[in-house]
Order: sequence, then structure tokens, then C-alpha cells
Amino acid sequence: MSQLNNLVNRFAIEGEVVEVAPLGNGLINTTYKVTTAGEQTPNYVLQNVNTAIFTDPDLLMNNITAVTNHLRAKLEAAGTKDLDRRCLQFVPLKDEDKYFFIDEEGKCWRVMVFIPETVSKSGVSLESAYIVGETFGNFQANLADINATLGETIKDFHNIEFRLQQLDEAVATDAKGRVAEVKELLDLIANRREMMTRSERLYREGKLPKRICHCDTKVDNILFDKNDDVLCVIDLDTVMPSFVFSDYGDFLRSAANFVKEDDPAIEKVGFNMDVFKAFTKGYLKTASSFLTPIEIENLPYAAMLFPYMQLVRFLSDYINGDVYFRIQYPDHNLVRSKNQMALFLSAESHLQEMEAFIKEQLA
Ligand code: GN1
Ligand code: MG
Repeated sequence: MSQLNNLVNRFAIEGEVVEVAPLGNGLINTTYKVTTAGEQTPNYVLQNVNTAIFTDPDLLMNNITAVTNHLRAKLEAAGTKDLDRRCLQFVPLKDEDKYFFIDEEGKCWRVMVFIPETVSKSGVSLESAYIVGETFGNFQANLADINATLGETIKDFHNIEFRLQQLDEAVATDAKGRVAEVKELLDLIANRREMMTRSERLYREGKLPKRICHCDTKVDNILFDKNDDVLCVIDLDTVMPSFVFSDYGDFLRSAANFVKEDDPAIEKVGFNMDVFKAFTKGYLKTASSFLTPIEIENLPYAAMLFPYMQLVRFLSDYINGDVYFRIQYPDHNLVRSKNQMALFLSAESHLQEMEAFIKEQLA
């Protein structure tokens, strides 16, 4: 039996493992699909958690199990039928009440139940954008009354001031001599710095709250069924207290881009206002009950913040020599940066239109 099989068998799974094969294309963790013999037992997902990034597995898995238990209880109370397809379910170890295992090399592993017959996407239709908006409004509303204190699994994860500081440090060090070639991107970032750090100032002034958010709501992190309906949100590692902008803005960053975040055809990048409108309509339907006026007023800002923040993060990584995001070719992070810059500029050009649309929705 292979090493991976042995690992899986430390968890309280049902059935006999017949295959462990790579799955998905996350930039951070490494994921495998575990197939068990026969139709009677579920298949599973085995994941190697990147502990260079998620440094506290205890805190991480406590957050995640608190969230999945809470969401599952809510779904159950609402009489949801296919519960197992609508919420992730992690599997504890066989001989310990713990949801992760650290192997001899110090690697961190976890196992969850595989949800069959799902579709993952990197774009959305207008119909599904509305539903996804509703889903995220609900996700935040459902977590508003969670009885556990969640920690920050990555400190300052969506703190744009902190991300800009990291960029400043990368530029000062210039480890790979790449700074000269990215001057145009750095200039743009500097020009918008004041405008884009608004959220952190509002927070310090006590005007903007933090709530439990998903913090990685790109389309790839949503499972759809074959009819285009949202099943559930996956990739819960970054669920933590943040501004609602995180989920709203990060979703639009991927869903409202005409192309993928790493498409090198920069001229095709653009912010799709139709997706923005459909998504925002759905989001406001479920979220306007708890959003404050300041949060609502700043949703168009959030739509600009996430392409901007991702540009800052991809560019920092490029300058640092690609130490964070997994790359497939040498200037992958530079391509990603240019793509996100174009998306930011396009969103910015639609600012007034976004503001007008939101006002109209709430009138
Ligand atoms: C990372 O792991 P993945 O690919 O879902 C990153 C997100 C970025 C995203 C960009 C922990 O998410 O913040 O927005 O890549 N996750 C972490 O594709 O840094
Ligand atoms: Mg992911």
C-alpha cells in the first residue's frame, strides 16, 4: 500500500481505499481524490495543508469544523434535503478526536467527504451570478450568529495596508532584480494607494465592522450541480473575521472578469457589468438586512479593492521570486499581475455606474 493510502487510513473513513489521485488546481494546498471500493461507501478528498501559509493547524481546523457544524445545523433546521451535498464534512482521525494528522516529515493532512457529480467553473452565467450573490449573502447571514470565536488563519490576510507594506519590502529587497521591469505596475499601485486603503481607515475610526467571511470566494471555490445551482462553498481555510467586502469583492474579481485571472490576453480582460448587476442584485436581496449604510456605500469600492489587492499580492510574489503562489511558467505571476491591473482599471472606469445601480436597487 502506498504512503498516501496509509495516511488516508489513519482517518475514520468507510470502505477500502483503491486509488489516490491528484485533484484540482489550487494555488496553495495539494489535493487528491480518494476512491473507495464499491458504490456503498463515499469517496474522499485528501489534502496536504500548506503549513508554511496556514501555520496553526489547530486554529485552522477548529475554525473550519465550527463553521461546517454551524452551517450544517442551519441547513438541517431549514429542512434541506441533500445535506451531504450542501456542506463540507471533515473526517476525524480513527484514534483521536482531531481533524488533521501531522506525518513524520511534519506535513499536515486532512480528509473530507467527496461530493459527487459536481461542476466547478471559472466563470458564471448571468442567471447563476444572481443565485451566487444570494448564496454569499446567506453565507454571511448564516455565520453572523456563530457561537465560536474564530481566529485569523492568516494574520492580516485581506488587510490592504499590510499587503502594500509587503510590496514595499519586496521592492526594497529586489531579490531577483525584477523591480525595474515592473515600474508601470508599481506606479499605478502608488497612484491609487490613498483611495484603496480607505477600508482600513474606516475600520480604525470604528465606522466599519468585521464579520465572519469566507475570504476566497472565487468561482472555482464554489461547487455547482449539473443544473447550474450552487451546492456549496469549498476551500474554507480562509474563513475568518473580515470586512464583507472580502466575499463580495473577491467573487466579482473572478466572476466578473471576461477571462481567467491568469489569461495572458490582457486586451480581453474587463469588468463585466452584467455579472456585477446580477450578482449585486442577489447579494443585496439576502444581505441588505444586516449590512450597514457604510458597507453598502462601499460595495463599488470593494469591487475595485480585490483586483487591486490581488495585483499587489501577485506582483509582490513575482518580485520575491515566486515563493508563494504556485506557478506554471517563469513569468506566470507577472502575467497574473498585468491581468489584475487591467481588471482593476476596468472596474474603476465603471465606478459611477456601479454606484448608481446600487442606489437604484435600494430605492
Ligand atoms: C489562493 O488556494 P486558492 O488557489 O483557492 C489564495 C487567494 C487568492 C487566490 C488567487 C490562502 O487561493 O487568496 O485570491 O489564490 N489563497 C491564499 O487565485 O493565499
Ligand atoms: Mg481553491
